[in-house]
Amino acid sequence: MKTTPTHSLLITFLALVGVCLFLPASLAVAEKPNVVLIYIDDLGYGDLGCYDCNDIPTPHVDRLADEGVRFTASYIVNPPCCPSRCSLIMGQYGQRFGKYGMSRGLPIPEDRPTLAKFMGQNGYVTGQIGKWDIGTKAQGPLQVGFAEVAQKPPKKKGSKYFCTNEAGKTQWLTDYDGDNIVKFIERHKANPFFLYWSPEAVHSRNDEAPASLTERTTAKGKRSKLAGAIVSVDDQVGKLMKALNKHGLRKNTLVIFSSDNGANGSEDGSSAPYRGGKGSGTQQEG
Ligand SMILES: [Ca+2]
Repeated sequence: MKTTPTHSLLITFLALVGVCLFLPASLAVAEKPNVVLIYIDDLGYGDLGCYDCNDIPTPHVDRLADEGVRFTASYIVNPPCCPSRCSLIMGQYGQRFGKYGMSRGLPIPEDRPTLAKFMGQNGYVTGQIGKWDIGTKAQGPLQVGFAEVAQKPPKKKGSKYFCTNEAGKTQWLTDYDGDNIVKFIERHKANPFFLYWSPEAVHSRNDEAPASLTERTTAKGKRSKLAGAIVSVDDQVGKLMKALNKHGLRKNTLVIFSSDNGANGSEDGSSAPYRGGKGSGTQQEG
């Protein structure tokens, strides 16, 4: 198919990602649909209800899959976190700019557009929430094109997932992110927006997952902790969709949901029905 450079970048972007994508039919006629890109850390293919997981309830993600489009033959260019994210933001294979493996800290090229710059230049308010892990330390979200970046909350001492919110209360970090998603939508509901949410969840270690989350799953043993973390991710998707509905934005918002790489076997994540997973070197997860 012949495409203009602009179309080609967008198509590359869409082809790179994808577990499921909510794309209402009415979107085709909208001039500038909002875009929310959700990139979950180390989430396994087999750990979502829409892909036959039966011990972790993920009703909100499942609904995206039911009402949207699934990209079941999409691929991540390189399975660890950093190259996957760098490729996503550049809209091209990491190998094109010398990123053949993890190579954390390797600069992303500054003479090419990033997804954030592309969206900003096309009239979108751009926002980033959560984990970054892209480029050098000097190439933060603001430096590569995002207009707004959510401030990271202070963590509880020794904790990965418990933070202190603005009210001074202890909060699960993923839940805190979800509140920021809602606030971003509230601020920008009147203008086209592009929001990139990449939580620290569900990267190891998930052993802090509280009973209020794990008890909502039927996962056993160590897997129950990962399951609790995934339940919280699903909760935030629910918050997002509720906020979009509240402001009448759902029909004009493209929601893309993907993992950055395969399941982490050491957290008892599942790549079923595929083999492999994060760090296995032979990942064959779809
Ligand atoms: Ca990852």
